[in-house]
Amino acid sequence: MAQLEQLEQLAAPGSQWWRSAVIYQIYPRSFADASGDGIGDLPGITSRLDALKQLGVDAIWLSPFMTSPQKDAGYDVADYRDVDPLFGTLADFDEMLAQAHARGIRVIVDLVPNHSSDQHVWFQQALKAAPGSPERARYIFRDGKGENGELPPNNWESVFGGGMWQRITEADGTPGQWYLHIFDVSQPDFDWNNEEVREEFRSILRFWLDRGVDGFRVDVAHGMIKAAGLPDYVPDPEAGSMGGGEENVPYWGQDGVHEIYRDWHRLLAEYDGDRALCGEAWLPTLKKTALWVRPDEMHQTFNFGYLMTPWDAERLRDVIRESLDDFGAVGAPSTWVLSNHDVVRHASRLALTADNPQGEGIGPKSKGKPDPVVGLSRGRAATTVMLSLPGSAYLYQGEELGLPEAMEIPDEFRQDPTWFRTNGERYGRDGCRVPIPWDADAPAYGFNDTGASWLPQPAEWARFARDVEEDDATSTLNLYKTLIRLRREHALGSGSLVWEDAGEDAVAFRRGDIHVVANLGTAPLELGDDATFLVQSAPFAGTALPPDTAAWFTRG
Ligand code: ISL
Repeated sequence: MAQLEQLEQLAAPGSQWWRSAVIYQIYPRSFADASGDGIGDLPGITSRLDALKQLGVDAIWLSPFMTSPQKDAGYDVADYRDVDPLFGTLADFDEMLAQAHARGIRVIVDLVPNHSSDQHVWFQQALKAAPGSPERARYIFRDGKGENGELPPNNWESVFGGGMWQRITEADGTPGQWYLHIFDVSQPDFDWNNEEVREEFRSILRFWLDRGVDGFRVDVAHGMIKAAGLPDYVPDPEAGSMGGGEENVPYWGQDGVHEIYRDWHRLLAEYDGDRALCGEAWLPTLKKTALWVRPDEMHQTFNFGYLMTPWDAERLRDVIRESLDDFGAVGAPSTWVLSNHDVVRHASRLALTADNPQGEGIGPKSKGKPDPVVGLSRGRAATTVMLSLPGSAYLYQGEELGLPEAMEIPDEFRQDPTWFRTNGERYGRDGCRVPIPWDADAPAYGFNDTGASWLPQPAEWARFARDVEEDDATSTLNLYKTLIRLRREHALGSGSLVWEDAGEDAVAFRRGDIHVVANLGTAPLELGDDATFLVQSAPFAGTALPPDTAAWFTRG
């Protein structure tokens, strides 16, 4: 398609592209490193856009690249309107955006509104100002309990381990108030009841919309409003670090958040080109999650219920049915996602043999490590199902190569605050964040040309390098390309799904003329000799679908 036509299509109003898009998550520090310092950057992304065009994605979402001391890999923002020198400059961002748009690829940026970095000028001002001042009121400062305020204001526990409150020393040197941080101590939470905070974020949204971004992924979109009075709460240890299956957590999913998204929805609607909001909201049920995407709120929200579903046919059927019903009930498309920068990569996760709550990660001493062959088969089959589903699908960089979790990172290289705040009890998320391989024979597998890498790359990753996979018709990369191409050709991103019965251990449905079946059992599944295959998650002869395999086919 001519470049001009592509640009016109991107600008077309009312296309609601996000309803059916394939969106590729770039984790900038681990994607491509043009400067050679071992940390990926924006010019690196620009230099590799052609590979994403070839993959066939509609949009990219970039994890944060704004100014940040990088205590939580950029999810601790010190200046929301600038690029961290690690990643380049605003001019590099503009160039990347223009180059992506010229290829017909939309660009979504990450917005982190729940908290800032403690290096943000507002927080620095708050530390210097007096209790009760307008500077303090932008964050959640409280007096401590106990005779001398020596106890935290309540018993909440940080998602990264340890308490959720940090006591400060006042400007005069005396022990002072406490501030709330759901995440690391370096990530103080804003007070979203304060109109000044709301106004500031409207202006930040406009800053990036004016530059031409197509939307935002909204970090911790379930946490910005806390229950009035900040009541005590003891999380269920079984529920995982995000309060997983629990209702009524006083810092998650409070009704007050919806007003904020309605406000942002209106703001985005002032712009042309169908800009979209996608919420990162970990909530106990899909029904509740659907409240984030009512017609006047966000356009999408991540389907973490789907992501968390283990390799079990009945549960997979249930979550697909529930997703279509619950999001459909509010007129929103479902989204689908299997991997991101916070979870164990799905080519490993789906074959874990011990419990592994989100955020725990896998390291050298973990129990239940996956068999890599089983993991990759299931991973490919899971993606083959996902990319056939109606709605929008999110991919995480490296999954198109079939990358497994990096499980043997030596302790001294670990960077996730989770690892430090739990004294090494939880490995955290570094294993899914290792720089990805491009060229098998180049330094750092072509991540850069110096060989530097902020997390060590496993020795066996040469076989996952993009150049190797490009030349192998049976590679995971070529499977993804085929799936994305067929999905587009058959418009599978929209339309309805008809369930079929292929037995207890199968997930089976029809999308128009295309039958999709995944075999999650242990015995081959005969599909009938009139099956004509469009794509198989792993090549097999005949018409019996092997275990841990999925296929798309027509009949007759
Ligand atoms: O990964 C987790 C815990 O180890 C999750 O609970 C995660 O923190 C949660 O999904 C919120 O994630 C987002 O905000 C965090 C950041 O660390 C994550 O990378 C980001 O995706 C704090 O900004």
